[in-house]
Amino acid sequence: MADANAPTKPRQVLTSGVKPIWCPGCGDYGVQAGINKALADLGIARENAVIVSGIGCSSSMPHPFSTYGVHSLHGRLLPVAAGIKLANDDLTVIGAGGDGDGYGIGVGHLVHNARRNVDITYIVMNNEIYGLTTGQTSPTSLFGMKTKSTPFGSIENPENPIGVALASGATYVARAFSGDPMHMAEMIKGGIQHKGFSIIDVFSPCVTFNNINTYDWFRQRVYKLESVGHDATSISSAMERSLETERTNWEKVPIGLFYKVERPTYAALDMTLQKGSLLKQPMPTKEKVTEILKEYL
Ligand SMILES: Cc1ncc(C[n+]2csc(CCOP(=O)(O)OP(=O)(O)O)c2C)c(N)n1
Ligand code: SF4
Ligand SMILES: [Mg+2]
Repeated sequence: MADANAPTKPRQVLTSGVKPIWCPGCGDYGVQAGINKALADLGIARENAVIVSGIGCSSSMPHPFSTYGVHSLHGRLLPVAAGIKLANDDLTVIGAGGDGDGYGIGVGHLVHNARRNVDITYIVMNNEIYGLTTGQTSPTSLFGMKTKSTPFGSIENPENPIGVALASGATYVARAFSGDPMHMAEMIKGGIQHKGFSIIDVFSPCVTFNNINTYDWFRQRVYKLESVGHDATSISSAMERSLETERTNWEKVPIGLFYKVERPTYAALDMTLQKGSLLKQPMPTKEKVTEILKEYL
């Protein structure tokens, strides 16, 4: 097992020695490689990074890394990640979870962290299914998809997470595919470097419970926005592209950078945080805390 306490060298593989729990061939291995490459290329040492997850197969992402990590609650990774960033802005904070976690139970947190422009990078491993609970429909499952919870086919339209992120005010919106980890690493790097709320929706096939959205299925459909001259500074072009999947009945699936804009972060606008993140400010004295408490008791 790797020595997690050995000093970090830039570009090293950030491994804790813990083996991932994923099935052989799961798309989440590609995402692990993409996160590792992004952190290594940017020279971010493990002691300066934290990976926060929710619950699901994909949410076991912090375990194989020797960075800091929090395996939190289902759908609640974003509040934990935001809290960490506001407490210590020296840390690179990465959220990593699944489509059920982030687009279902946790979608409210996506909307509000995006509009607040909290400076974190959120990676959603979108396999269009609940993997951990053995194959029920997720918010991104395709219409008509037969799963354990929809034996006659899903009667719900899939969510458009790119459109939701754009409409909510996310300032960096990208999509990647686990079958192209180099391109994915570039999208993640861009998200980490961006000052503000970044989301990267990653198609990360579940090889055990989703036999529709396979690696081959995506390979036949994905194309890169970078190759068609998409204007990533235009929110209306980005929104239009996000609707292409539905319009073409998933015949054409854009990946790449949809949108990027500079806007002040939450911390830059908050009066208290303008004095520095919480860790850099003096702790209130016992007398001050007693005084504040008296006001409310
Ligand atoms: C509050 C709560 N509700 C439901 C569950 C059960 N549960 C665990 S993981 C999960 C869905 C996981 O799907 P997803 O987020 O897409 O991750 P994947 O396993 O596909 O990577 C559910 C419903 C839970 N753990 N907690
Ligand atoms: S069940 Fe699916 S999502 Fe979970 S580890 Fe296996 S392949 Fe990956
Ligand atoms: Mg899933």
